[in-house]
Amino acid sequence: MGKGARLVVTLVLFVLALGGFGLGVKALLSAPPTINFTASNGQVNVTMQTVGSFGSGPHPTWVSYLIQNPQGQWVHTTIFQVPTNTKVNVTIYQFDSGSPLRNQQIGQVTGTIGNVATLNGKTFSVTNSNDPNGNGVGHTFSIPTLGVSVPLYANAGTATLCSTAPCLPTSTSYVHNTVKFSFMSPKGPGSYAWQCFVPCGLAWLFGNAGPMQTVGFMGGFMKVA
Ligand SMILES: [Cu+2]
Repeated sequence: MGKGARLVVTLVLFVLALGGFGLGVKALLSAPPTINFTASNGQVNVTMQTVGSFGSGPHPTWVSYLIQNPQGQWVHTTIFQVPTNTKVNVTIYQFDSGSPLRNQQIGQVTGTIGNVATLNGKTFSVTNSNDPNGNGVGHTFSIPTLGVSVPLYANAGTATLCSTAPCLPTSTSYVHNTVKFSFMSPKGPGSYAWQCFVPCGLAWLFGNAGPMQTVGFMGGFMKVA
């Protein structure tokens, strides 16, 4: 190989390496988008859904949360922002099935206003996931540092479940449970991690890896500003 050819090969390899490095950095820096909720009358309304499998993208089989933006579109993210010291009214459309809990403590509603939530309009403070006539629990919405935790009652595993996000709560094709609760956002700004505490990462060791460890699926951040 002549000197010129060697120079060309070196340059090509250099450019390829640079491109690979750039893609790596981009992958590390890219995070799911933040949905910003601004208060009206000292309150914000945050609407989410849980789906048993996202149905598309790099992880179509993964269980996931989605958040509805103020314009009404479903966004594949678990990061949202609310103002400080504001009443946060959460609605979660739960489209997934579930199972009995390994830790019954997680069946409790904690940290919400009144320590209660509503399931399809009925107030509750604890879910007995071992009830043989029940469906168990699918997921939780939990912000450990604020003591907020709400179990999301499951749909029957025998039901026709939505497996392609976004699932539409207005659709009659798929079953869902509607869980609502409110809590006060902290007085101080910060980034508060939240997650699901049901090991719902099917096919992962004890259900705790994959979507359970990935922001945008079963855990995220509530930014308070
Ligand atoms: Cu979960």
